[in-house]
Amino acid sequence: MTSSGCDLAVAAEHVVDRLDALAAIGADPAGGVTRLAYSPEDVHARETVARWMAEAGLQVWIDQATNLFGRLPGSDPGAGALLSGSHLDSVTRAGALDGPAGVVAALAVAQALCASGTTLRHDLVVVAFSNEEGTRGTPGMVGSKAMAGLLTPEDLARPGDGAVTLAERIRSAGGDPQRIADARWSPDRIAGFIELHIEQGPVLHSEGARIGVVTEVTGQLSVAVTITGEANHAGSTPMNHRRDAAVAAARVVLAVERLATDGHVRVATTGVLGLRTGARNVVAGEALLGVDIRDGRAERIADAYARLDREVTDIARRTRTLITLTPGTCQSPVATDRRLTEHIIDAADELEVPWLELPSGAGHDAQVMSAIAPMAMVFVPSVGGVSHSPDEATDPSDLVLGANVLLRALVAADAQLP
Ligand code: HGY
Ligand code: MN
Ligand code: MN
Repeated sequence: MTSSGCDLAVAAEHVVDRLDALAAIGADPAGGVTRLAYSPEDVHARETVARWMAEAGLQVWIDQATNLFGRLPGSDPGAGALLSGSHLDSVTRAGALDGPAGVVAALAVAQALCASGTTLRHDLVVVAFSNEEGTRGTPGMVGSKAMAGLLTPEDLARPGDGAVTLAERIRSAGGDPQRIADARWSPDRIAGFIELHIEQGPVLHSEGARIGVVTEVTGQLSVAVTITGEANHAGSTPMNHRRDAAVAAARVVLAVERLATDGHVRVATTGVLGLRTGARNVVAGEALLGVDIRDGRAERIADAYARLDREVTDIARRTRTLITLTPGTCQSPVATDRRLTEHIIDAADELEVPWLELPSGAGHDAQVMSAIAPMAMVFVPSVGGVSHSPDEATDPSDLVLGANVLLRALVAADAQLP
């Protein structure tokens, strides 16, 4: 027996084969996977995992935010629950692993415990959070925010793409926004949360480490930018008569980039850039941009936003346009729980694999869960650091290894946590 007393192992097919099966749900003809939150593909993936959970003998349910749960009862009903999981929704033309890797790993852990007749003291609850990515104009991490009691009526009522509100999206996928409060978990019900996720960055793969031990999850701020100029004829409008929204947008994109290249924040991205008119021979009258600012320190994000606001005021003056910044999803950076993190390190050492501590540049439901539970994260390497792309890849043996590290860490946490 090892120091954690755990010689169990997951079944590789519970990880690899199920990821292949999920990759087929929402497979995009142009490549990758498109399984947008609350879409029929997203519901199909959720129902598929629910079937696997039921076949494994777990107690299965979805909540009013459409989070999916599978419970393996523990021996001590007063001990609270250990939760593990991730999300099933994706960005457009995503890879197949961002989210599903953590869901299938957690379910494989539950099945390894069942197969060996091992009953933990704590309930083990496998969770597939709804809407982690925040696509179609909705905020991200909606399911975990509902569990943490952080979803507001304003969030639910805010119209997203196509003027469809988050509440309508939730209802379309089988949830009840009127009863979203029922989705809340009080902190005393949860002993801890551990999420396995692909790194989505280049560090582990380039350093030859097979396990990432996450030290903190980045803070992030999303900003919607609307630019109003004056649509006009591209041929007859003199350059000094123009109020060109496209030119203003280009300057905003470069100002966003400078927030990071000048060292004010770790990364800053303009991921959405659209011109309302969109015709070669029309001076653009309106532009819409989506900006993403991230850093490990909340005050640097706030400073960067103030800096962008000043820059945008100058750009508006010089281009004679009206530019509005609307802050959206704002996530604080959070540190992982040291005790749970030590269990991940011990598990990697027991399995004698190279591991590395690192911060997460991507946001995760785990950072929301930290509001109601001690949390930690296990990373597995992303080949070439690519993610949010059809080229996203992780060596299958690393996915299985990550699930075994998760298994050992959860068994050790079960023994140590109250
Ligand atoms: O944007 C993120 O970091 C995550 O993939 N939602
Ligand atoms: Mn993602
Ligand atoms: Mn993710």
